[in-house]
Amino acid sequence: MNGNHSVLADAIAISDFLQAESESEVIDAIFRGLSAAPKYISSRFFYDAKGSNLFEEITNLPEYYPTRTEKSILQRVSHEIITHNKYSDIVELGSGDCSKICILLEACGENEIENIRYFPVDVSEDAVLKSAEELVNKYPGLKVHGILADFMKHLQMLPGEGNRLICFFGSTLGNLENDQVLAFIRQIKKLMKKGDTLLLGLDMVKDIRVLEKAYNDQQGITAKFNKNILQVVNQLAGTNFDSLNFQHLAFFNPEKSRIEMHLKALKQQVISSPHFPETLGIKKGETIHTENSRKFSHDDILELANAADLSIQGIYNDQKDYFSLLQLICTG
Ligand code: SAH
Ligand code: AVI
Repeated sequence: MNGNHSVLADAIAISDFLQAESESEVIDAIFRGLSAAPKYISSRFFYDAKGSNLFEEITNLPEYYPTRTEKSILQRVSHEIITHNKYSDIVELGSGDCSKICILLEACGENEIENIRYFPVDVSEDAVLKSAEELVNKYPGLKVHGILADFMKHLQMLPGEGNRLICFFGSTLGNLENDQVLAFIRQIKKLMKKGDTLLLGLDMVKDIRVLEKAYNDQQGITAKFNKNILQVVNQLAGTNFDSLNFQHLAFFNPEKSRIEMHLKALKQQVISSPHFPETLGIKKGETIHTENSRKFSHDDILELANAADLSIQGIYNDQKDYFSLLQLICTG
């Protein structure tokens, strides 16, 4: 691993791959997205400290079924999953508040926890530091090695030397562009060793009303989460966005089988930054695409496992078939 490395406490180490990203790289990426037609901002930029907290609020909303559904599946099958192999390293991509890993760790005996290293991988420094501290206090003996990294750019750093359980929960895979999904899973497979397991949480296609409600909650938390991306961009790129000038939009796109989130301009605006080569105009009614959230079918799941050449050990669904947890094994 090449990231900037530091040891925070006996049981916590941190490697930072984001420090090496220059400010101009980030600003260029933002400028490119805002100059494109249609405009877009990468969903990676949702997760500053405020965005991570808003996402945690979303996970507790009555309309947002994915988190509680995936947790209930995990509760049911965690023992089976954790005892499938003797894992020494658990890696979690896009770990967030780490509340899902706790369900797996609860299924380990106290003696086993002492032999496990947990690697939360996330772009949100706040989320990684907070959860590392919480976890070592909650599970004495557990070693936590936080990785600050962008899994789209730094996947080669995939840590762990022993038998690995690699978790990618929350259907965060679905936030990738449709054509990136298979390539990403294939890339993970290339980095896996025989006996490693990939545990993948995927949100399933369902009644459009249920889907659209989950992204248009009554309290407006998802709208705040969506608009917060403009504050993050202001911070990172010195732009002059005023989120009051935008409206939250979230709808199901049946052709692409995904919820799309956008920000719609309520009036004509000029977007400027001292770091941009030119100012950008945005017309009234024009949208900025901020997120895709793919909803998978059973066929998609089989295609995914096949394309990655991973063998399916288990597909665990909830009763309503809202969410699916896949246990995929690398057999060579
Ligand atoms: N796994 C948790 C959190 C999901 S929210 C759950 O299931 O509830 C998505 C998480 O992925 C956030 O914590 C966000 O910071 C992180 N994330 C988003 N894009 C990322 C990227 N490109 N690289 C690394 N982490 C990313
Ligand atoms: C993290 N990701 C899988 C969430 C999702 O459902 O796509 C992010 C989110 N966006 C709006 N609400 C939740």
